[in-house]
Amino acid sequence: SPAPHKSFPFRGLQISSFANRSWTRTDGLAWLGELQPYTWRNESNTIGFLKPWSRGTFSDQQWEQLQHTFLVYRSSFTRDIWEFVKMLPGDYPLEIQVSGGCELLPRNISESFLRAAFQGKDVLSFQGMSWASAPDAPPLIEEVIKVLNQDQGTKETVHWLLHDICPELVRGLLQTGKSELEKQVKPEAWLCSGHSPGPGRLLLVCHVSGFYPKPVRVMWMRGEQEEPGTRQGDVMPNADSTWYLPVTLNVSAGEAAGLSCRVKHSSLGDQNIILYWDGNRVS
Ligand code: J76
Repeated sequence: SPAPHKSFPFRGLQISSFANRSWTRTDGLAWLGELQPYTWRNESNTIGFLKPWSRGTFSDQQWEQLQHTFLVYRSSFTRDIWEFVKMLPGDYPLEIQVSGGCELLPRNISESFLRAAFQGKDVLSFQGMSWASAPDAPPLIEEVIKVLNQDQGTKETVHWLLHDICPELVRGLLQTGKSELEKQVKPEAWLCSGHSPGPGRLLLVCHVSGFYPKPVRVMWMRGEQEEPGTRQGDVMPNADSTWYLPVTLNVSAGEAAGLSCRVKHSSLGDQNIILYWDGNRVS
């Protein structure tokens, strides 16, 4: 059977804050899967490369062109918003978030998107060759859309970035960053009892830590049956760029014996980690 398709979505994020009529800042960052190759601070006129492989397979000249495009965009965007604010009701502060990116799919297909949120709510997106308002966007966004859609040059640039540049950039990054992107680190697991949930009850905790990449499946089991009361905690980062996940089960003290915790992770292949709860343990 064919190898399961590993996907590395590329997402660029822009965060723009307009505190009042004169104070504003725009920061940018980009992710490929769970790794961050780029940062762009408001104070800087250049996109920062955070990984040795961030250049991908683009030439210096291609990067200069992209850099220039984004520098022009950042100042034009800020000027545009100052103009739009005059049309919109409401007042400062304003928060605008723009996110865009692409993902390579099997058979050389790629999928792209670009959308923007205003005060935390989706308001518009780029669809095909033009701007469109989001389903429940305030009516005044239509005015913004009308203005944006009159700029053919910008629409062509956005289409070029989304459908030509983005997939080509990702194709390069998948080559130059291959070893870090495909990194596999095995989890360790251990059992503890947590704070007792009540008289005669135990909180069993299966700690799973040190794994990479992030997707993992952890279940409390009785024999081959998954325990329905299993509760996944939050996946949290370790300091060494691996992940940690606690998984708990609330049981009566008499039912703890015979339970086990099973961990499935890509780094383990078919070799699941299985730890048995010791019914005789003290704590
Ligand atoms: C996210 C990537 C977008 C890249 C766009 C690059 C194109 C660009 O910078 N356009 C601006 C300059 O356009 C002039 O110069 C171009 C050549 O450099 C062309 O010749 C073009 O024809 C010419 O007009 C242009 O000023 C754009 O309007 C910049 C801003 C575009 C934009 O994203 N606007 C935007 C986004 C979100 C506006 C509002 C929102 C959210 C709504 C918030 C409600 C207040």
